[in-house]
Amino acid sequence: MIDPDQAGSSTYDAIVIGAGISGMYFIYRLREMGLTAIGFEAGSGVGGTWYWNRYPGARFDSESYSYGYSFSEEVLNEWEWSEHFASQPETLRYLNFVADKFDLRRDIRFNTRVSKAYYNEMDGLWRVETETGDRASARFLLTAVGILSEPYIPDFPGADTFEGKKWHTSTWPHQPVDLGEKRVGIIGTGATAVQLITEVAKNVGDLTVFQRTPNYCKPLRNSPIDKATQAEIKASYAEIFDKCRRSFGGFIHDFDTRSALGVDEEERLEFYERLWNERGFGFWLGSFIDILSDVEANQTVTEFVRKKIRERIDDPDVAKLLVPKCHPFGTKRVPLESGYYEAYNRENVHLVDLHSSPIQCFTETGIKTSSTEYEFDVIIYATGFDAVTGALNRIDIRGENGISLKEKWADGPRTMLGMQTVGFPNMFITAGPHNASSFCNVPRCLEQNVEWITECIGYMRDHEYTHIEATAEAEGEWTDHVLEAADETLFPEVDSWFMGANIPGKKRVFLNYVGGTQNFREKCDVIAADNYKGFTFR
Ligand code: N01
Repeated sequence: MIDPDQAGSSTYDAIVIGAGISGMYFIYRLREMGLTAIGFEAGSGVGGTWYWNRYPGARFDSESYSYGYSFSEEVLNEWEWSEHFASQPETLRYLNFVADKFDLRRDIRFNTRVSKAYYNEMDGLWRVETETGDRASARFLLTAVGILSEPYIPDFPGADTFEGKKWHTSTWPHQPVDLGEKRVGIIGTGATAVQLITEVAKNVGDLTVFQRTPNYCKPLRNSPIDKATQAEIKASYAEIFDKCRRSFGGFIHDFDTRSALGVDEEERLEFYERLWNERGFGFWLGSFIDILSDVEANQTVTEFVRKKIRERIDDPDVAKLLVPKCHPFGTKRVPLESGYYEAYNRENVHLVDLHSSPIQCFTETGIKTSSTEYEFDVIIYATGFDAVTGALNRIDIRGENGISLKEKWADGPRTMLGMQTVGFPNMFITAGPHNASSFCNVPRCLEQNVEWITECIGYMRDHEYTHIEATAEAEGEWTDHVLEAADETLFPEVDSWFMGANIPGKKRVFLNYVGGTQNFREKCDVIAADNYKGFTFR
């Protein structure tokens, strides 16, 4: 425990960890409330996910105009998205535009990674230490560290011996990378890899993709936004955000109330065909109501997608490998693509099936599988993230009596609304486990998180409360509800980051909230209106 007398020289109302979408909004809201706040950010600029993930092809899978902040009319009027699904550079420009507009950077310390956060019972303050030796203390600890921000790199034997260049997609170099003449290996075929492979394939010497599990990818159908549509979007922001607020996943798409089995085959196929030809996630989150909960209903859509994939690949042997066989459609995050399958029709793009020939080790010159040795100049890990809890666990967070958050959650997270956990008074989590934001058009839910938390802090100020903590009973009920909601779907049957199953040794338990973002919002509102039932105040 940090000696209170030795604590940082600066004390604030709140410390915010992270300067991505929620961290930036926290700084804005707290300042508006007249509270003092300091943000700590590991990167050299704002943007979080969009600051780090600079790999070629990185772009929204949410419609751009449904993704930005909704809280400021001025921002909505002044900013124009150039494409239906904006690319990473544009999104980072947007977040910098917001940071400039509200002068947010003056309350954020960059290049400063938080290593420890301790609650001190003596004075009821949180103390934070950073890797660079900064210290600060505050009444409230607000974590805004992101859902997918702790990169996962598998422990391949010999990785250090490889003499070429290698990096994870989320730490893509900030300088331009020319792969035009290079022999490149990419490990992974998740949503990140799907975007990356499509782009890299267009300008690479030779590309080899190492695939363990194929995915069901759906065409994104991106295009520039023309002037007339731009005007229409600007005129209908209120409706767009209202639609997102009322939908299951915070998107402009929402489930059809019919069962996939309640219509005849012709009608069903027509419906799938229409959704397939639409932009974005409608095919996944705007489909029949039971495709993610009923095996038989799911089979109808799974078969439809398998056929679509096969049609696009020239070599039937490659097609066989790219068509998923084991998991039902939609039970892992559906990658949206813009020419992914056609990339494998190029002569310089090769697919390696890791089921039949697993990676044995890295060598000085490349990768050795059980059947072949490959030589590379560059190896890219598109191997995903220690999702949802990884970025929190990386920080040594300790609550009352020195209890460690990582230890408390070793058998799976326990939370109240995904925003608080017993034993950690005055600590609020955005984008944490059991929170709708982990299965959402993320900014829509992050805005809700930040508004709910800051309103709660405002309520405490009005009532002269200094401390808030979830009750054990409420935490138990919420955790049970989260797991019961997951059990009503097919998600728990499949290994994915939703289940923590992508990280060796991590407890296999559902991490997200799939009770619907609209229901989550409603529950949060009811609790707030009932004087924050489920929380105790001091
Ligand atoms: O990570 P993933 P991701 N040996 O975990 C493979 C969001 N996102 O970065 O499936 C060999 O999905 C692994 O194989 P398998 C989105 O929420 C958003 O792609 O475990 N391979 C898999 O193929 C997404 O869900 C957007 O068998 C190994 C891949 O690596 C989340 O980010 C864009 C391996 C990891 O896939 C994460 O996506 C992109 C090993 N030891 C992503 N370990 C936008 O909306 C893992 N793999 C813009």
